[in-house]
Amino acid sequence: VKLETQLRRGIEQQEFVLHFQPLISMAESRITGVEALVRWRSPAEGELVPPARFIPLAEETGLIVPLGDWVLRTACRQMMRWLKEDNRLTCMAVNLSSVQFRQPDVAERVESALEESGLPAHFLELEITESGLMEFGPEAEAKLDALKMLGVRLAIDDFGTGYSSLAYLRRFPIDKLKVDQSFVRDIPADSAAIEIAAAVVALGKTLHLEVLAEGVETKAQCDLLQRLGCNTAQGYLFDRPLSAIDLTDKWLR
Ligand code: G
Ligand code: G
Ligand code: MN
Ligand code: NA
Repeated sequence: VKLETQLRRGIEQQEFVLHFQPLISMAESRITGVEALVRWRSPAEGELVPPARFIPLAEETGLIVPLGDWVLRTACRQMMRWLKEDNRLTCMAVNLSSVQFRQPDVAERVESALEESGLPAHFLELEITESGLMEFGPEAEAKLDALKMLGVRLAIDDFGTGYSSLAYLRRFPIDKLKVDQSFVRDIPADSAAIEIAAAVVALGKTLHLEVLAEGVETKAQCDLLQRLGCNTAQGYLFDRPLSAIDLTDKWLR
């Protein structure tokens, strides 16, 4: 059976699950949020299929729109559950594909996930990749404004890998930059990587944005990035993406 058919069926049969990776405040070394990352429990594959294997096809076929709606609703509902038991989490970050971002009704779709769950908008952060955002040029601004009007937070994902116009960046209603893990990987061995990371962090600070370092795997990376001015970190040093139950057990007890 074609992967597309399986994917379509998988959405109907709710074969997807969300995992959650902790976002860590560097100053306090504590969890402040999570990023939701989708996995596919495909009966044909027998194990959890990583997003790299199905997100590109979901984007090509437009299936990312119903799948993305499911991700948004499920993430908002899970965040409401956590908020009822615990006040440590202030951010549920959800990836928004550029295909979703391009939908004329994207803001209505996000709004309906918030309303259905009852989640106050400021707890939801939407991540849009730098390359996805820059594809739109100046039109992105109106889109971002419409999302921002809902009261959600906006983050630029994989920052440093695209070609941001600094003029746009300054105008966009962005709250956070997520420094791509390719810059973090070669720290602290490679001095050029350190300088690039320093420049990206400095840019974020100049624009008064929160700066998160992705893919932090070692204490040495973490210490250096904190010294450069990163506010938040995410990566295997702290934890991998976990099921909701495992995240609760390991981080919210
Ligand atoms: O979960 P993993 O670490 O394998 O994620 C790989 C990539 O898949 C992430 O960088 C992210 O961009 C993408 N991804 C994961 N979950 C989602 C999702 O819910 N929606 C979209 N659009 N992309 C996702
Ligand atoms: O949305 P985004 O592309 O940023 O998704 C984060 C991706 O990075 C996920 O696939 C996640 O599993 C992966 N990831 C998270 N932490 C680490 C890490 O410390 N090292 C590496 N190599 N990958 C990571
Ligand atoms: Mn992301
Ligand atoms: Na990223």
